[in-house]
Amino acid sequence: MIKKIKYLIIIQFILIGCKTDDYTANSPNIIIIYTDDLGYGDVSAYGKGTLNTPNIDKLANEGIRFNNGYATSATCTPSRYGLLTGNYPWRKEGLKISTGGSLVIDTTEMTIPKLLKIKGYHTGIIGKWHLGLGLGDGSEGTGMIDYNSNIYPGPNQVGFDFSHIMADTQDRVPTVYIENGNVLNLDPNDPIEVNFFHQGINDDYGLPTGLKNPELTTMKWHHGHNGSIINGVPRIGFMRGGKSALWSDIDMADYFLKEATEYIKRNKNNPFFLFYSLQQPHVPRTPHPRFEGKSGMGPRGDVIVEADWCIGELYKTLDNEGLLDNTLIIFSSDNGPVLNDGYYDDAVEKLGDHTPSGGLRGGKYSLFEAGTKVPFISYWRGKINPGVSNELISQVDLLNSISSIIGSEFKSNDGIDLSDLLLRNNGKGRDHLVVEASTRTAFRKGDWVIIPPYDAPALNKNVNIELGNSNNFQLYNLEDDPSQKNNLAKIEKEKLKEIYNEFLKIRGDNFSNIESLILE
Ligand code: NG6
Ligand code: CA
Repeated sequence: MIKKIKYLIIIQFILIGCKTDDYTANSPNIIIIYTDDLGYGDVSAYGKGTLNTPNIDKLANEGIRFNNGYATSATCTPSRYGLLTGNYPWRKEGLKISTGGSLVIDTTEMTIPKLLKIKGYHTGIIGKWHLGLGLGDGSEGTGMIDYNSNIYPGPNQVGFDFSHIMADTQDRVPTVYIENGNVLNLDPNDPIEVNFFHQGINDDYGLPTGLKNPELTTMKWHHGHNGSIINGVPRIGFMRGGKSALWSDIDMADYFLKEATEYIKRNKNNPFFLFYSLQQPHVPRTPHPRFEGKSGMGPRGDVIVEADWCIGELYKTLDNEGLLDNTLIIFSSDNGPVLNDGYYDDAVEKLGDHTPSGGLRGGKYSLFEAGTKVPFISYWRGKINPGVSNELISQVDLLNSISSIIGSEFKSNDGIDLSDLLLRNNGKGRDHLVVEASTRTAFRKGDWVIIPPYDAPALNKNVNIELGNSNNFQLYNLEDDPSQKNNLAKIEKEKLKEIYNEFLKIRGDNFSNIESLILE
């Protein structure tokens, strides 16, 4: 009898052993660490700026650092859509930055977490969501969310088993955390009301706002951001109620980090996917006091130092839990950098020699390179050899690459399986790429970039960023001219035509032929 039990135990061990092997080979844990508005030059491993990010650098230096990695869009909501669905956001009509809007991913669409869930992963998102909540036509305020009951649909309906999020951004109401559709710590006797329309006299609920009561703010607004004041910070939109549920801005980084590490610990015995979506360095920049002054660049630099620290802590958790050898980490940012994005916070004044854009032209909101070219790193201890890649890769490729890594057949339309590049620094990257800013698009083909004419402002004066719009065609060669100073459209006419025709084919018939007439 005892012999028989022993025999069974041995067999069980063998089975568990096989399972672990199998798990390591085919189902690595996958973590996407996603920062908000972090520029190409903000990560010191890229050797551009003067800020120090030792923990992100470790991933970059011991993993693969992509020098030509792109977000799909120069703003948040479209970028996150492209990342999670593997499809270009500009194909979705009118997809723009969401402000209290409804869920922008159709619940029938494939997403990275859905794909992983099908393969037996536990999937979680912690941090900034900004892909809308509830039903509506997707435009401002149409989520029409009742924050006092379960909010539906949201991340849990597009593939996440677990979600612990802020709805949009740190500068938008409601300033509360939402777990699996429920606002946390909400007192039913103090319900939350939210509104984004300022059409009538009572639309701000008669509560203090940045507009009426600037003396009550501890952070001053520069443009926009003059709605409800919460924790001294005037926000976009108006809210009242929900006092016990309000977040603490200075504790947000620690808060999400704790949630993320707890998620990892809870799921360490099964394959998991974690989308760790940090709020930094988006406005309002509210570093915890222990990071204040640490960068010497004011709050923007300080929150990047804070985010870097969080990433180091997350890494330590993975190490302590023995998970680093079977965890693929992908690090990137949702769009390029901006300094003054609506508050007076010394981002411009204290910048010194640092170059958030890494010398690229433009920034957040821009069709120029700095809008979408972002830090992009893949790391897997013991599996990925350190390296640098100049191949073209986009976040839109992550779904198909992950699909191939976990042995799934599914492929999205716009993504490319670049798993060989991500894991082995092997093979070619993309041949071409479409990037987007405020629904306008530009096209990269090899080292060439074409920006078609747009009747739109050349400069966003509020944020002081060149948007890339011009009445004329723009054509740049990034090999000789990475900062897009020399428009070759008038010189390289044949090249322009050739690339533009290809661009039009890819964009499909969503667009008029006005531009092709201009070209004639
Ligand atoms: C803009 C906000 C900006 C920022 C952005 C979203 C104003 C004037 N500007 O509308 O501060 O919140 O939306 O940024 O309100 S993103 O990174 O999430 O796309
Ligand atoms: Ca962003």
